[in-house]
Amino acid sequence: MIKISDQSYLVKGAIKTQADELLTEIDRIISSSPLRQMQTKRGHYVGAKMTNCGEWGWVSDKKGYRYSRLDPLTNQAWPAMPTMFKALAMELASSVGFDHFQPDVCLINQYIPKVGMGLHQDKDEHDLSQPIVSLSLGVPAIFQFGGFKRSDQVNYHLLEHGDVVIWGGIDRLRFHGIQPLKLGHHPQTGQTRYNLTFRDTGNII
Ligand code: MD3
Ligand code: FE
Repeated sequence: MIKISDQSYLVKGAIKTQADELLTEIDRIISSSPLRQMQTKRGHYVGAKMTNCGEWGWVSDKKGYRYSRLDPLTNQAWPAMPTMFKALAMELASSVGFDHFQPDVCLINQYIPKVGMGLHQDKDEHDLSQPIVSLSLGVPAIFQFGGFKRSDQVNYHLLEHGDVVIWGGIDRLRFHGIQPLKLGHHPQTGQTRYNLTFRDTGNII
């Protein structure tokens, strides 16, 4: 386990043995709530294709960012969070000292070559004391981890298939991003990278 900041931890290869099952579940989720490019307030598109599972889903459109109970594409509830997803996220969180983590959303991001995610902060969750658990699958990506201002210096970490990062406490509001994906190949995902982020929105149903 590598401590990458005050309350952030990188665990290399932690979910390698669960990768097959995770990818099978991702396929199932995508078959009911497909991956889609989300629009932003300004009419741009978020680069990564996204979908969600769990009680809530993160969505972006011309009205802005928010969590929604319904998938706007299907007008149905998001697919349930597989029991195995939730158990894994809770166990990983507690392994670095974040006990009682109860994620109610898993955002699934799909990256293809040249697609990245610009520096941003995650602040759509109400309870910032809760951590975020992030799982990387497929083609590796370079993660940028900055400070509390956009202009702060960033550090770089390679996130490879099977890696887990857990961010909590003060580090929740750090700027972060993903560099455009380099052309690569992974036997289980082809040219694609998947990232799963587990969060507790703090929303009440
Ligand atoms: C650091 N996703 O979905 S995951 C996102 O790989 C997002 O798809 C990236 O940033 C991805 O919002 C990075 C790691 C991550 C997630 C949330 C964080 C890092 C974080 C919140 C605070 C600090
Ligand atoms: Fe983020």
